[in-house]
Order: sequence, then structure tokens, then C-alpha cells
Amino acid sequence: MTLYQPFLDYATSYMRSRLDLGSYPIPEGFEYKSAITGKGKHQEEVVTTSHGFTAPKLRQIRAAHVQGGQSLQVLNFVIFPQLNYDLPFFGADLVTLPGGHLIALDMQPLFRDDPDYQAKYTTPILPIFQAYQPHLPWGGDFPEEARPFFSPAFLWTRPQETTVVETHVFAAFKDYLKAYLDFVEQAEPVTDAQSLAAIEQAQLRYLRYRAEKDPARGMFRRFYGEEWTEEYIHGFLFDLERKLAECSLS
Ligand code: DBV
Repeated sequence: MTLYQPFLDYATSYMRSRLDLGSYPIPEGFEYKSAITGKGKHQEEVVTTSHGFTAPKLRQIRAAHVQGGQSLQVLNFVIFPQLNYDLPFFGADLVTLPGGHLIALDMQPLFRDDPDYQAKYTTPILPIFQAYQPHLPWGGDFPEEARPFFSPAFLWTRPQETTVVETHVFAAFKDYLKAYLDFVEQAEPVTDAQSLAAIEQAQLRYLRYRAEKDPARGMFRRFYGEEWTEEYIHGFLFDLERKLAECSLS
């Protein structure tokens, strides 16, 4: 069993218990990808698997799971709501590298600086965030340009110990996911044209930033090559622009 498999298993069965889950198409060649890295006795197989779902109100629920031995484990898990809901994104970036663990967990806001939006989608999460702060302190160094995409309840931490990931991080992950599905349950469709346009712009802003700055790009290119990586990023991980283009063609 690898470090983040229990997170993925939990999320899948928990979502199944609360949502009417359908499957989200994964383009050919991306469901399972393997490569051998390193030389001699340092050789290691790196496997990336992809997982995708949809649900009412949620356009794409997707995970990328990278397993490359003890010192390379990644679970990147994001939920993209339908464009007629003002829901935040659920974003989890759980990363284990030779230097240690790097954990990002948040309900990423569409409108970071709008007080009504904060009151609706951040204030209810703050008690959960605060409960974990003593165990999961601020991780330091963080790209300034990424700040607009995170809420004040952003859990960003770099635990040294794997047991911290298995206990506190796992518990926080469960609490955030539960709170997110509570938001989903309560969400009402947005119908006025101006709000719909603002949501689409905010989703595109987020998506373009993530596709452009994907911190995994270097790693994926090394393992699987440039062509596979770019297609993976734009055709699966952050695919909204492609999907919008397909709609307007058909
Ligand atoms: N990050 C992704 C995807 C990944 C992934 C799709 C499938 O968005 C993995 C894989 N994240 C990943 C890896 C690293 C990070 C780091 C492999 C380590 C990169 C390295 O050190 O080589 C949050 N993830 C990070 C970092 C941040 C995040 C801030 C540190 C990067 C740095 O220091 O420059 N999650 C990440 C982020 C957003 C987000 C920037 C922006 C909206 O949601």
C-alpha cells in the first residue's frame, strides 16, 4: 500500500456515498502510464494512474496518482464544479519527494476578495483549519502569484514525519472533503447572465494558471516526455478550455 492510496480510496467511497457519481472519460493513454527512472540499482518504476468522475453540480472530479517508490508519491485531486454554480474548487496536492512531504489542501475560491463569497465559503471552514494548525503549521515559501487562488483556510504544510501525513493530514483531508460536499449539497444553480459570465471567467483564470504553472510539469516531462505531458495537462488535468471549445463546435 502506498502513502496516498488510502486518501484516494476514501475519497472515492465517500463521494459514492453522498453523490450520484458517474465516470468522467479519461483520454486514451492516460489511465495508466509507466516509466523506468534512475540507473543501476537505483532503478525505479514510476506509475501514474488517472481517475475521473462527474456528479450533479460537479463537472469534473479527477485525480492523478503518481507512485514511484518510497520517496516519490503524489496525489493531486481536484474537483471542478459546473459553470452554473458558484462553488469553490476542492484542491488537494499531496506530494512526497526525497526531501519530505508537501501538503496543499483548500477550497479554492472563485472570488478571493469578495466578502460575501468569503462569508459563504471560507468562514464555515475556518474552525476546521484552525483545529489543524497546531499539527500542520504553515509550510513557508509559497509562490506569491498563486495566492489569489487560495482561501484564508488554505492548509499548506511540510511535515517531516510520514506518520503526520497518515494521521493529521488524512484527518484534515476527510474533514475538508466532508465540508465541501456539504457546500455541494446546499448549492443552488446560478441563473443571471452577469454572474454566470463572472464564474466562467474565474474558472478559466484558475485553470489557465494551473495548466501554465503546473509544478509537476518537469517531473512528468522527465518520466514520460514532453508530448505526453502537455496532452495530459491540457487534455485531462486542466481540460476546461478544450471542453468549452468542443461545445462551441458541436
Ligand atoms: N501539482 C499539480 C499536479 C500535480 C502536482 C496536477 C499530478 O498541480 C504535483 C501532479 N506539486 C506537485 C509536485 C510538486 C508540487 C509542488 C510534484 C513538487 C514540485 C517540485 O518541488 O519539484 C500547490 N504544489 C507544489 C507547490 C505548490 C503546490 C505551491 C510548491 C511549488 C513551488 O514551490 O514552486 N496546488 C499547487 C499550486 C496550486 C495548487 C501552485 C495553484 C493554484 O492548487
